[in-house]
Amino acid sequence: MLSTLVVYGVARSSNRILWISTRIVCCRRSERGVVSEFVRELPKAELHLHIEGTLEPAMLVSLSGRNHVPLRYSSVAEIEAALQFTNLQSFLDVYYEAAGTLLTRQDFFDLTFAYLQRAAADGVVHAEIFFDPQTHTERGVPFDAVIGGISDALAAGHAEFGMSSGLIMCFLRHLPAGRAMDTLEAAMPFRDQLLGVGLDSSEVGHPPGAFAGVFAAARAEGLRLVSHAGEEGPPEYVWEALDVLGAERIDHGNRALEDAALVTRLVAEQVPLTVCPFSNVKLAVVDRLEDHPLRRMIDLGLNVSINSDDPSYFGGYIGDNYVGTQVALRFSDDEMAGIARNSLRASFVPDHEKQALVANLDEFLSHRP
Ligand code: ES4
Ligand code: ZN
Repeated sequence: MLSTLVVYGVARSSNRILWISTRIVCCRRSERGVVSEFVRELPKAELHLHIEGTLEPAMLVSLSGRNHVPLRYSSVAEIEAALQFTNLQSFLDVYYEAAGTLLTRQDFFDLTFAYLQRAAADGVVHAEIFFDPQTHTERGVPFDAVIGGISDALAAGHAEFGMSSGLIMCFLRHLPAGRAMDTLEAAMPFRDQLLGVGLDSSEVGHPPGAFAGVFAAARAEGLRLVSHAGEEGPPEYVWEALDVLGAERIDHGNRALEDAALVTRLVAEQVPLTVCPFSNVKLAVVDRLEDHPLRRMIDLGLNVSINSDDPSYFGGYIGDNYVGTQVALRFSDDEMAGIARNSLRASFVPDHEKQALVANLDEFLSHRP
């Protein structure tokens, strides 16, 4: 029953995480064979994570009380019971209501720091984090409270865990493009705290092309560009995200598989797709984790990573996504290490830092028994 695994200790040197093989510790076995926690500890990047989607039920109840924002739910149990979604919109309705409890800079700090603690425990060495300022500014929360609290937590996460990070400001596609432009303007005093911009929220009926102007303005500011596409929306939205917005990564991209010419393009250009397996199951993009197309995507030569999207709503953080996906799709440890390597390479860190992140992964792998 038992097998052995090397567990890696973490040491910090000039804020860079070094993995040091220390001792033999743990194991676990599924009905199909040994399943290690190796993949949870793999040094990895998280590239598709909505910070508002890390609001755990316990923190939600506490914020609701602390900020006097009433909810439809009166207990953690009632919240957990409400987390049965049928599609993206049924999730977003709960997600936006819950986000309404976030009011102060301290709230955004607490939310973000709690995520970073969990991510560090899951081997995340670099995180590129989405936030939705319009969800907050439209309710009167000042932009600087949102970005200030998140940025302070990212600095604390760097000091505490040696984790590097970047902030990607997402525009809400269910609102008019003019409001996205207003948001970009409001963000300009904080330009140096932003890595890039993205596009999220209700996809169907809101094609990316409408946001061409604001993406062009963001690009002129030197911001990196990503976009959700092909989660529920058709392959045409992925084409538009690439050709009209100039997106450098596609968030999700599942429905690209319906268009052979699009797959050829994505493979030829090695456009990273930030795939979110648990999210896809919870939002009925796929029926079961065992049916997830991730293996097909890899076999086609697509550049994929595994991410958690909105982990407090979808049943697990990035480590859970790695472990669950390995079990469900029977990936080898080497295949999972390849996915972690993809995540580091698809990040927006400068090349010399990227090489160091990949070297750190290789060092981790060299200590495998
Ligand atoms: C989201 Cl799963 C998902 N899709 C689109 N927009 C989002 N915002 C937060 N989670
Ligand atoms: Zn997402």
